[in-house]
Amino acid sequence: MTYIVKPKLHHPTLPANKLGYTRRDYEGKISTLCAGCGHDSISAAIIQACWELDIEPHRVAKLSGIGCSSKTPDYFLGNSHGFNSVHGRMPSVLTGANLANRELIYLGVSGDGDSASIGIGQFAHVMRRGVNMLYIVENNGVYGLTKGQFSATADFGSQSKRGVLNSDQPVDLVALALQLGATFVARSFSGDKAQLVPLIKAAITHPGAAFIDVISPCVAFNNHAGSTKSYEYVRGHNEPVNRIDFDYWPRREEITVDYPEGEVVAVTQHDGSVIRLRKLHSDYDPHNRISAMNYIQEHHAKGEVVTGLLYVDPQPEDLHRHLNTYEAPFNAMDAKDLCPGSAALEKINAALR
Ligand SMILES: Cc1ncc(C[n+]2csc(CCOP(=O)(O)OP(=O)(O)O)c2C)c(N)n1
Ligand code: SF4
Ligand SMILES: [Mg+2]
Repeated sequence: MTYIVKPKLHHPTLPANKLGYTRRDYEGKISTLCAGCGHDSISAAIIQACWELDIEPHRVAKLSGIGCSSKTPDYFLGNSHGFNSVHGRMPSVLTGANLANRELIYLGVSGDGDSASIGIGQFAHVMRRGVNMLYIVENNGVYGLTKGQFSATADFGSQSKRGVLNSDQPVDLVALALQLGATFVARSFSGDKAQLVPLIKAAITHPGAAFIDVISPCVAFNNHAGSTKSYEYVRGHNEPVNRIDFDYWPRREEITVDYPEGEVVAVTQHDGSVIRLRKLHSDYDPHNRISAMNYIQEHHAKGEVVTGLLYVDPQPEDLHRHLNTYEAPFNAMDAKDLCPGSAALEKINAALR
């Protein structure tokens, strides 16, 4: 019943952002997911983040693969561009769209099956190429849509709803993203909106490949005792390394908030925006890729789920810079620029002979 459109009526006192839009203007259709599914909380966090960032909805392109998670772009940003691709193939479609028009904000939404199983190759390449995007994996450790088989992110020894123990080692997408060169890497929990909303805002403003792995319990197939992706398990084992206190600050605005020295890390990105991180673990350094990888592995071995902004490179490079592409989007170029003619083609062919 995805055709059900939400009524536009809203309370007259609902606050509006700088563009005059209320949160309702960033919603999509009525969700058809199971009540209590973590994915719906992530949609709500995306709506909140885009509303708070005063993003014009037509400037966002949402892309996804196949799965309950990949259905969610239908439930937020109903006035944005959207493309529901083939299972595991969202990253290449997103890369192509980004190359054709760098002016849009690219939001890739995927599942652990979509990204860590069938789409793991595509996931790897979109990260190592540094495509400017926010890539969110709604990670429940199962294939929810096809009724609860273990996915590649299910932990070794975790138990399925029918009592089967997983005998395979898990793929840790955060570790992979770090190893492959993503320049903003975070992990969060769908049940922690206070952490997730600022992370999404910071990741959207990050001018490079940003990845957030969001543990998102599947209430239908993976929320029982013995699961390491259940609400209870994640609440009991969550180890936040930091909190984004004041989230995104454009540099031109004066920062007047007082904070105790030594507890806050300010990360200035090369577009001038500043991300302020409140450290919860004094030994955690979000600028060091190698120590971030060690830290995550050490804590994973102890059964802890480390969350927060795990790594950020304030000076990221993106695919366009690597390829030295033309700035104007294809749809703003005329036929002469898009097709330089047969003489130019002949010249290129001759140079390759
Ligand atoms: C090529 C292909 N193979 C298999 C499927 C069947 N299939 C649909 S969704 C899915 C797994 C989805 O799992 P995940 O990405 O974790 O999303 P979730 O439903 O858990 O949110 C599979 C195997 C498919 N649609 N296409
Ligand atoms: S099956 Fe699981 S992942 Fe799919 S909507 Fe239901 S709770 Fe969510
Ligand atoms: Mg899944």
